[in-house]
Amino acid sequence: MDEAPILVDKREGYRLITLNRPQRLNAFNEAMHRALKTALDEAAIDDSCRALLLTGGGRGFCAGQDLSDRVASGDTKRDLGKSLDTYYNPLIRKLRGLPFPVVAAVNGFAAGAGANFALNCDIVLAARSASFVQAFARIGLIPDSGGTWVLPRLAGAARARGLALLAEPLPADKAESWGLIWKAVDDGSLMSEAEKLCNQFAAGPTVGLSLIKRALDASETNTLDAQLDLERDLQREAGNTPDYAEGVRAFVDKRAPAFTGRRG
Ligand code: T3D
Repeated sequence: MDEAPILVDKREGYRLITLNRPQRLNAFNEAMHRALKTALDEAAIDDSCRALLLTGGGRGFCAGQDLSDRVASGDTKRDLGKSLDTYYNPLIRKLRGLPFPVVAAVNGFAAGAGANFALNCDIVLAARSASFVQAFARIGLIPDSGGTWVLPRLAGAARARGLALLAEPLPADKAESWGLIWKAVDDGSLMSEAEKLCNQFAAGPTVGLSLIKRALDASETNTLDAQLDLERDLQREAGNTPDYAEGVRAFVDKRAPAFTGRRG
């Protein structure tokens, strides 16, 4: 029987999802897309899940589309737009819309859609030996999975163009200094650092954290005026959560807050 394309480990307060096609550097095939969709859907509706950790099994994070599924057969042309509509775009939308923080622990190559899958997570930690490659131009494609959207926003216009047009590996340390990721860490401490963050998020004010995500996402297109209005609305929502009441009470009592992540 085939191995499961992803592994889901339900931990106290968060889930660890491991991409599990190590012989192909965890490249995406349809089975992996389907399994990921189910796992993200399940996590999104589980109130006890307050963070998500994504990593790759074996020596890579994810090598993007499985190209062995794309070898041209005869004259038949494949509609890659359909592939994006069916798999990659819903995946990125779902990932960015999750109502809790998502941490990527990039343990090796993150290439093609695999790089942009990682870069769409809220916090990206990468092992120092890891690299990000916008591999698309090497095979005549354009960066997808939100690559043309996140790259200029994270790294700036000049670096986005260089990364996309040259398709050279960007080592983790440089990705950090370019502002593409949160932090590069020693290989041996990647998972423990990522788990520490997830434990912190799992004990955090989940509704407030999800509202922070919404506000920052909206700021990408909002005017200052619209953003100020949105901040007012989201702050009203945050101020009505039990975690806000607890946070203030804990501050006054000079103790650590015990957040529940409950909505109301
Ligand atoms: O098609 C659509 O639906 C449109 C959407 C497209 C989204 C995309 O992601 S397009 C971009 C696809 N990805 C790539 O172009 C990256 C291809 N991989 C690489 O360039 C290199 O493998 C890496 C730079 C990531 C790593 O290089 P290296 O030298 O460390 O490893 P390797 O030897 O190339 O790979 C190890 C094995 O994984 C190897 O198999 P083997 O020879 O040991 O049996 C290799 O074939 C396999 N592998 C790596 N990437 C893929 C892959 N197999 C299938 N698809 C892959 N993407």
